[in-house]
Amino acid sequence: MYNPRFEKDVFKRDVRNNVKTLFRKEVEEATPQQLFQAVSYAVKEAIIDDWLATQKQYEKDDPKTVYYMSMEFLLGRALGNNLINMTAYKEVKEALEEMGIDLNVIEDQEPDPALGNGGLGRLAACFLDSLATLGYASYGCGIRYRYGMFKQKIRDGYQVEAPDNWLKDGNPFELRRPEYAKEVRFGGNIRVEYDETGKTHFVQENYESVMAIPYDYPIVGYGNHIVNTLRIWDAEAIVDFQLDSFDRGDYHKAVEQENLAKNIVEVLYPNDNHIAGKELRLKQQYFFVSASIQAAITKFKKKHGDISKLPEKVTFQMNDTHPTVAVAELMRILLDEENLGWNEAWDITTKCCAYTNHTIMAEALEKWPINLFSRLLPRIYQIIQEIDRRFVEQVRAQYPGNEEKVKKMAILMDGQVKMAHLAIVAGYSVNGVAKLHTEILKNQELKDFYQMMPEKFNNKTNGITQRRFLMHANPLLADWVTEKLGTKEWITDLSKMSGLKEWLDDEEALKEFMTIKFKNKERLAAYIKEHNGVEVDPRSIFDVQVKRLHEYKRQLLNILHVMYLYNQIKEHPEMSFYPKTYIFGAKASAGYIRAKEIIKLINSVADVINNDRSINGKLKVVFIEDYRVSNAELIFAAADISEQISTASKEASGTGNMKFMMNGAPTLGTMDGANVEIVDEVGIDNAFIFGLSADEVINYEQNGGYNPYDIYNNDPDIRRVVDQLVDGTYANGDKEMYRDLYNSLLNNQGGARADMYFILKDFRSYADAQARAMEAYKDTDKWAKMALKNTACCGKFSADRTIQEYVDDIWHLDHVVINEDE
Ligand code: DL6
Repeated sequence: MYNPRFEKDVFKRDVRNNVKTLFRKEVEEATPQQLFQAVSYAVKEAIIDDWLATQKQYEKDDPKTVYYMSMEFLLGRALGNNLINMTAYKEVKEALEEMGIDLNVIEDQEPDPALGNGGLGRLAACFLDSLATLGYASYGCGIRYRYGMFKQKIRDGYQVEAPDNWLKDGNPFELRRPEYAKEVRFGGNIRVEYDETGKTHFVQENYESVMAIPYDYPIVGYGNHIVNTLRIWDAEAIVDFQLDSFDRGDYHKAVEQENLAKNIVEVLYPNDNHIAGKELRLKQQYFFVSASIQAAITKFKKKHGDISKLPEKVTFQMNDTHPTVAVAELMRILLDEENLGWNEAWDITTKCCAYTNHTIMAEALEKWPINLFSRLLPRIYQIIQEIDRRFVEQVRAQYPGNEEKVKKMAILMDGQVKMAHLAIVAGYSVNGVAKLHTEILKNQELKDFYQMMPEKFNNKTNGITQRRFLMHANPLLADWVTEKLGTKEWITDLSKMSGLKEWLDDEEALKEFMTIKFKNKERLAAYIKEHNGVEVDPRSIFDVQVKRLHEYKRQLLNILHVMYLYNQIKEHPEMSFYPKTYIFGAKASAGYIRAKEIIKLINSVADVINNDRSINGKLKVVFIEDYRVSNAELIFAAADISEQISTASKEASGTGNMKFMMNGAPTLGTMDGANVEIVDEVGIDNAFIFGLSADEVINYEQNGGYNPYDIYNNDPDIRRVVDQLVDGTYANGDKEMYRDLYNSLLNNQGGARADMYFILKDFRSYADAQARAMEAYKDTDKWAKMALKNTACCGKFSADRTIQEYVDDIWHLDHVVINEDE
């Protein structure tokens, strides 16, 4: 894809000029951060041309647009990714080299825009990349948090959170768009008025409001000149009102208004699979949803006028329940501003809104106390009351006399607003994110809804973008794949990876493949040395678990097993053991005490094992500080084994599992989430599967769990490891430090069952899978084949495939092409 701005001389001149105009310096004097800014602005110039062209094309073709509404977009760094998608990475790298600038160093200057917690936010970012690459009109709609996901420091083994001031040097790629600002109102009361025709009007009074100011962020499609927009909203106080308040001496009101604006977008709640339940969070939700829907409707009306045609041109996808107020906000606009009747407004709303469920974890299901909700969003609450009233009527009509159903399905029940119920009732589509997850939704969690409205339910197995997670993360492998396939088509059609199967029996090719892995392991080892001060041997097996820290993801199982291995090595120094490096990376929500204890335990175990010379470096444990998208890219490329060991049924999909697979790391995991489909693709012999099935877990759960003492009392190895949590082995003699973890495994506590994530129950089968993986690794040729088979079979897990399914089954978008000649 040709772009004159990437002609070497042009690009070099632009960078030089930018350094001058931005910093009054010559290139040679500029700091790396200044160079990053100057290079990024030069790239942005090229992007802007395509961005304008895309908008023009959309104006002309008038395609249907999806608004992907998400509290989180975990974008990762933009510079490298934009260059890749503009197919200019290599040219720019060379041009910069000629100027004495190393692109990798420059890329490292960019803060990771961490506007997300984990899988859900990263999925949203992958989806935007695929939408642009496939040529579909879309807006990502979210919040421009001033502080993204916190930076994690490890101090004395403990996680310490530091603020992530990602905007402190400015953000070269964004555009502030004050001309599209929208007012968002909170609180107050609703006055009912009747006009001369007798029609009722609802007027919000005594409210507080803020101005939502959009910042547009380019989302560059791969090699197709399409640039879509991620629109993230900042909040500002409404100046006129403020002055007015000062004039009237209403100083407090003005300050409140300022504070409201400042607070709303201040920080991302660092909770993954867990709701904070805080009023401010609900404010954040309504803030960005209201602004986004208002903007979408303004845009639609400008072009089409007739609001009844909205579903033909617009669809709102709700990424989990967080943006579900969208349903009621759309109703509010249609009823109160467009003056439609209820039925017409409902008809439009239910044709425009669709919902993706990302979790069955009870603690992540959003419910808001009615008193809080109705105080903050009085008109929205009235509308939800009416939606609920009509829905309950329907339930009663369909299931006469069955008040149990009403209790289970109502939107307003037990003093709470149940957001998932609202999303399902109003959504025209409800999807899960992996086959197993969708089945669990249909047959367990959302069974009543599925029975009543089966046509809404569908599965969309998640995917990832190969542009970031192979091309950018692993350039050596990306080039090798292109060479072996004889084509670059895999970049936009990942199913082409299956062509690599031809090389499965080619010794030379397997050797090359493993040499690339080795180089990536060296690259990661250097990173670990620099950031952790730990020496790891790239010839050891890199066994990796990187993801959010959550009990259901069972990092505790992993580290207990490491403790078990250590005991074995100490007791049987002569036993055959292939050196292993266990690599962890995980952030815990700031208030999640047990998750933080697990981080401390991992670091304590690392301390003991890494400093025990008697084991000759056979075992190492590394906890990578501040796991985030940028270091994830290094980690996936270097992994030998991908740990995906959640308690079966708990991980909705997982997407890290796909990133590892793409980079040639077999899965060691449970039959959970998308692991099931990974095994379907790669074959059970090319993965290491263990543990209870989802059905077994659910069965235990429905029957009160199991008794972990049966295992503790009968398996001395397990007992020893569990006891080591409270005998001071990993706590400098302190017997209390890990008492809570010990208790969580053995004793019922309050409402929580002992070992509710089945760690001890799965331990033996996990240890067995670990042993099988080690045996397999010893056979170098066999391992190489297995690793390559994983890469060759990853085709299904492209976000391009997922997005195409959303388009075909849910959104029905029109494909847009930008004509290069125009
Ligand atoms: O669908 C993306 C991602 C899945 O891959 C993970 O399995 C799932 O845990 C995650 N869900 C959430 C739910 N968050 N909330 N609330 O992050 O979604």
